[in-house]
Amino acid sequence: MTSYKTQVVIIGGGPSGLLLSQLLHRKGIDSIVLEKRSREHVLGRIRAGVLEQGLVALMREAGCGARMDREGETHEGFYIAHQGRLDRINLAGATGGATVMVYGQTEVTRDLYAARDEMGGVVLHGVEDVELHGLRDTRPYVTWQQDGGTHRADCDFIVGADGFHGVSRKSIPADVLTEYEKVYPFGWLGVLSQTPPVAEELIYARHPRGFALCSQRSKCLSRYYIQVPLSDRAEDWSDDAFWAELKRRLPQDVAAGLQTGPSIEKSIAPLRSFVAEPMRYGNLFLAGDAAHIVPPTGAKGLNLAASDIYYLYHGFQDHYLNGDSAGLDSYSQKALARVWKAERFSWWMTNLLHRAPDGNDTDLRLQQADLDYLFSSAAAQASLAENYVGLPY
Ligand code: RFL
Ligand code: PHB
Repeated sequence: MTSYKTQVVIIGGGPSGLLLSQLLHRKGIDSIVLEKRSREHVLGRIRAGVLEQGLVALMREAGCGARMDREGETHEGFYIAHQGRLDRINLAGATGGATVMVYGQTEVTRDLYAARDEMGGVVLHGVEDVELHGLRDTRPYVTWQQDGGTHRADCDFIVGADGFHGVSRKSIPADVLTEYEKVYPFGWLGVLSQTPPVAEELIYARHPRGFALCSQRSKCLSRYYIQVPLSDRAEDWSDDAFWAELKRRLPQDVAAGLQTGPSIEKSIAPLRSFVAEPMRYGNLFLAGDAAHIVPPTGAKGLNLAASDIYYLYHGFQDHYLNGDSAGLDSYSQKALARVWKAERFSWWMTNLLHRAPDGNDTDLRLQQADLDYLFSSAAAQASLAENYVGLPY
């Protein structure tokens, strides 16, 4: 049995856990990260692509911003396709200059792993049967199985950054935790392809056949999504069928310019709105997808994880460096206030752009009226833009 002693045990080596551990290390606060899967597996998951300025700033503060600043692309707006035409949301114009950064979550995670390696950070992979102990005691600890043995880490605090299916949230007694959940009756089929993006900016498309999204990772790497029934399986969608369906949902001139190619990755993600309250129980703090899920339409999931980490980072700094625990004590309340606003925005954008399988003509006309209002009102566009670029921390 190996025994560790550290200040903060972080469960989950996704972007939330790695970012927190890297930020804390630079302030002299010790942590270890416990990750269930291999590094290759974590880096093989294709997920988010749009970073708010808050996350961009945190990556720089973590000393991980150099490649992002070189290779990431600043976007000042995006398009919404509807009724056969493209209308643009001018993010920068509507917000007094705010922009987003297009840089893949895979790259964010890769940069964080590289930084952890460089600083000699402890990130253990392949940990199984993680158990949290003494959450309401002064000396909490975590145990796990690895390489055929039991291991233990004693700590002051535990951060549950182990995603929606992780063990941390489940360690909070049911009578303490309230979970709010809405599962949408459709999913997103995503394809990554080594082709130039169809447009310089992202295109969110509303179409009678269902939603579509044209996103990108770089000048020669594109990410596309189409709304599909939950009963569909990715392996039943050939590349040809995917491209044909995507084209049907785009304005004709856009579809005509779409360069297709073999898919490098193809997967279906369900859409869910989920919040667990509170985000703190004793010495355990939940962060990122462990505490909340948004449907990806507003590009908010990774960015919400980043705001949680921002509040925790400052809370731990105040606690350890200034002996002030007010930031940790107000963590749940502060994080949840921002979480619910992002939940609202993601839900609204999802409803605006998707075809509900059980919807009727009234729903469609209401959606159309919502879009007509949006593009006739500078105030409505400003509201969308200020949410999309990210509400202040
Ligand atoms: P993660 O990334 O799920 O990482 C959690 C890690 O914990 C590990 N783990 C455990 N480790 C130890 N013990 C256990 N018992 C464990 N159980 C799990 C897991 O292996 C994993 O490595 O959560 P984290 O770090 O909170 O990060 C959250 C983001 O990954 C997520 O919110 C975003 O990807 C959501 N998202 C998007 N967010 C954005 O901000 N902008 C976007 O454009 C965007 N697009 C997306 C998305 C998510 C998508 N999918 C597939 C859900 C697009 C898609 C399609
Ligand atoms: C992506 O590039 O994967 C992406 C972009 C914007 C979204 C969701 C996903 O809203």
